[in-house]
Amino acid sequence: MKFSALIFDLDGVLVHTDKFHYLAWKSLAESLGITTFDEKVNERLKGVSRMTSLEIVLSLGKKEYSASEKQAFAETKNTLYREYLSKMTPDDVTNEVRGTLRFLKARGIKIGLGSVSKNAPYILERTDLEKYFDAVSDGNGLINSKPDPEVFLKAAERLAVSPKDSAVVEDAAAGIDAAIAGGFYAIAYNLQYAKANIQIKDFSLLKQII
Ligand code: B16
Ligand code: MG
Repeated sequence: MKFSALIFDLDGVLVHTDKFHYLAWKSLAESLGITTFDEKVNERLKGVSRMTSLEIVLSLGKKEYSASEKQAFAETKNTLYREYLSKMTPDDVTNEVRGTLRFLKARGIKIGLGSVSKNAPYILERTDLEKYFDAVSDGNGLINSKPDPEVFLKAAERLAVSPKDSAVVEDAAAGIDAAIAGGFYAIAYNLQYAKANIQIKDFSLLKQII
């Protein structure tokens, strides 16, 4: 075995909650008269915190807002985002993802989560994914978002593995940068990014990489 552990990003890797983030930010942007928020700008929100995402969205408009107004906007976006999440079921996880996680577990590979989302525990619960994880590191209590490696280093610590024996699976450039900064092997999933150690399009290819 090449790796003792695999640490997974959540949004865009295990589940397609990235599309719900996009729809919720788009709705907030439109309510503020911002019409230039699109899928391309959305790429920059992947892996970064809620408040940093909000700053990127607001930078497309011309108005300045107070800290309390920004807090309210972030809450509005999160409420809408959680409405989408509340409709998720275990069927939102593909057989390919579930089968690969089962395979890795059976091979004795430790499985960790490295997501900067504060909603990660809720998503794992809705989709019945909790049972596959030996350790969860998420946005709750996190100080630095990706591209800082903090979220992955915490996952490795909780799994009691060294980063050099672990791989990170990510769909965002900020996440690949974070993995490399932390000393992990970086696997880009559905992402073209030359800095990654390897790029894959099929999730089940992980079975061969380990
Ligand atoms: P929340 P990941 C990240 O999750 C998302 O990619 C990013 O778009 C989002 O802003 C961030 O979580 C915070 O999410 O508002 O739910 O706390 O990709 O690290 O799993
Ligand atoms: Mg992601």
